[in-house]
Amino acid sequence: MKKLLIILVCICVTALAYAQDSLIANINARKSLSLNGRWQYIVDPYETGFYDYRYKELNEKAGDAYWNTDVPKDKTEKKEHGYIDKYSLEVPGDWNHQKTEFLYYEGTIWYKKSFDFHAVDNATKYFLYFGAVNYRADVYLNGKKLGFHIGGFTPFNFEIPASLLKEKGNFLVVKVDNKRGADEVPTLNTDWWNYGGITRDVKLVELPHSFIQDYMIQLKKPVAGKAPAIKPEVSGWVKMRNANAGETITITIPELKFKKQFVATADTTQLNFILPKLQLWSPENPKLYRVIVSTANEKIEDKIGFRTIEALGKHVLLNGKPIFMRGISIHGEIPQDVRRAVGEQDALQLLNQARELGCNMVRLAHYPHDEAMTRLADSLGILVWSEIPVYWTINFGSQAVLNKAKAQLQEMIARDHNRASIIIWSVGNETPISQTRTDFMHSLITRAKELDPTRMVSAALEVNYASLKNVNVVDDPLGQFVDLVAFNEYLGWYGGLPDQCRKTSWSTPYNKPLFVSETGAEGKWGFHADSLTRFDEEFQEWYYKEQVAMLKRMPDNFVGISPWVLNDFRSPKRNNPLYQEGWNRKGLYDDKGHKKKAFYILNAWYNEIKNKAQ
Ligand code: GCB
Repeated sequence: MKKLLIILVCICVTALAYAQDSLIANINARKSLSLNGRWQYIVDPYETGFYDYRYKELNEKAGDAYWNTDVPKDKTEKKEHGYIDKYSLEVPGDWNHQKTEFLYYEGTIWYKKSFDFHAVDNATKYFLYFGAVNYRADVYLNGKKLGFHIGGFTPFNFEIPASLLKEKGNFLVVKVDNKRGADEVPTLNTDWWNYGGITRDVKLVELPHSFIQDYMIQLKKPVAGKAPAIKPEVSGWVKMRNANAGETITITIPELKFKKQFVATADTTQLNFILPKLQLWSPENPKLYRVIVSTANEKIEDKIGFRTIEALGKHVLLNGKPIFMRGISIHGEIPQDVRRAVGEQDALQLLNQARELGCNMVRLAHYPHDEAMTRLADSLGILVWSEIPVYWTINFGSQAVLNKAKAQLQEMIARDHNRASIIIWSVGNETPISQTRTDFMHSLITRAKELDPTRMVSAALEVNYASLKNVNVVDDPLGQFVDLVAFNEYLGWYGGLPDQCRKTSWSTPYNKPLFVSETGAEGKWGFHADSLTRFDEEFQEWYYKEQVAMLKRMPDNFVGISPWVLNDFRSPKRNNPLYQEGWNRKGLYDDKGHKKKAFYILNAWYNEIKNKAQ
C-alpha cells in the first residue's frame, strides 16, 4: 500500500513538473522582464544534448546534457557543448532567415539565455511565458526541466519555483525542434514554409500569489431570431488563481462611468451586466474602451470593443445587421525579408496592404498569427477569421493528434477571446471527407463553442465538383456543424481555364451563409505575355475577372470571400524554376510589395461593393 502511494505521488509530481500551466491572459499588461534579444545556440541535428548514445533521454543532472552548464568544474572535466556569442540568434525570430546555413534546417537547435533576477519573496509567483515556439519546446532553468510544449503558433507559460531563480547568472535553455511529423498538427505536408525557432516574445512574468489568470468580457450572443437587445448585455467571467475567499473583483470602464464589483466564487466568477450608452465596435467605427479588471492586489488594463456576431439563416449579422466580408487570406510572413511576421510593425505592413486592397476582413491562414495582428485588427476595424493548423490530411484516427489540435484551439481562443475583430474561429482547412475526419472536426467545433459561445465557428470545407450539371455543391457533412459554410475553389487554376467560371454556379444544401474562403491563381509580377500563359500577370488578371463575374451570380446566402492570397509566400512545394523558385505566386502583391494586375480587379470589385453599401 505504502509502495503504491509512493508510486502515485511520484507520478503526480512528475506530471506536475511537466504540466504546462493554464495561459495567463493579456500578458502585455503584466509586470514582466523581457527575455528577448540575443540568445546563444547550439545546432544539434542528432539531438546529442538530449539523448545518450543508447538514444535514451539523458538524466537531468548529466554533465553532457545541453540544458546543464557548459562550464567545466575544473580542467579535468570534459565538456562537449558550449554556448558562446559567436553562435547567437535574435529572439523573437525564426532561425531560417538569420543564417544562410539554417535556410532549410528542420531539426533541433538549443537556445540559451543568461539573466539576473531578483525574486521579491516566496509569496510572489513567477512564470516563464513564450508567445510561440515552432514546433516543440523543452524548457529548462538552471538545470531543472520546467516542461515542454507542442504546437508552433500559440502561447504557453510555465510556473517557476521562486527557489530556482538566482540573483545572478540564471541559465535558461530551450530545446526547439521543428521537425515535421506524421502525427503532428500540422502534419508532414503543408503548402508553407516551416520556419523554426522562438518566433515570438519571451517574458519572465511576476504575479501576486492570488492573481487574475484570464477573463472574458464580451457581449452576449443574441438569441437566434430575436432582435438584438436594446441594452447591450455583457456576459463573461474572470478566472482567478488562488482566489482568497470573499475576494472582490472590480470591472471598471472609465469612459462609460461603469464600475461593478463581484465576489470571487471558486476559481471562475461569472459576470453579467448591462452597458448603457455603448458605441458598438464595427469596421466603420472600431471603438475600443479601456476596461480595467482589478482585485485588492492587481489591476489589469485592456482595450476591448463590444459587438455581436451571429450566423442567422442566410446572413451573417454584425450588431444585428447583415454584412458582406471583403476579405483576403494572409500568411504570417514578411516576404521581402523571407521571415515569419512578428510584432506591431509587421502587423501594420500586412493589415495596411489588406486595407489598400479594400478589405474589411482578413483570414489569418493557416495558424494563429502574432497577437499584434489581432490587437491591431481591433484598432483598425478589420474582421478576422483565426484558424488552427488542422490542415489537409492529418492523422484523424489518432486521439493523441486530436488532443494536440484541441490544445492549440484552446490556446488560440484563450489568447484572443476578448478581441472584437475576431468573428470566426476556424478548426481547419480542406480536410478530406470520411466519418473519422468528420467526428474529429465535430469534436473540435463542439470544443470551440464550449470555450466561446459568442462567435461563429467554421472550417474550409470540401466541394463536390459538378455534382449537378454545372452546379458545384458544398455538401460536406461537416456543414451540419459549422455556423458558416466556407469552401475553397480554384476554378480555372486547378483544372481547366478561367472561362469555366462562366457556366458554373454554386450551392449548398445547408440553410446557412456561404463564404468562399479561398480562390486564386499564380502570376509572377513583371512577367507579361497573354491571358492564356500560365504564371504571367495577364493569366492571373483574367482569372480574377472571370471569378468576380461568377461571384456576382452567387446565391443570396453568399456573405463574402477571402481570396488566396495577399502576398507571394515561401513554399517548398513550388518548384517551377522560372516563375516560382520556391514561392507560391498567388499573391496579389509580390514578395517585394509590387501590386499585380489582378490586385486592381479585386480592388475595383471591393470598391463597388463598398460604394453600394453606403
Ligand atoms: C489551398 C490551400 C492553401 C494553398 C493553396 C494553393 O487550397 O488551402 O494553403 O496554398 O490552396 O496555392 O494551392
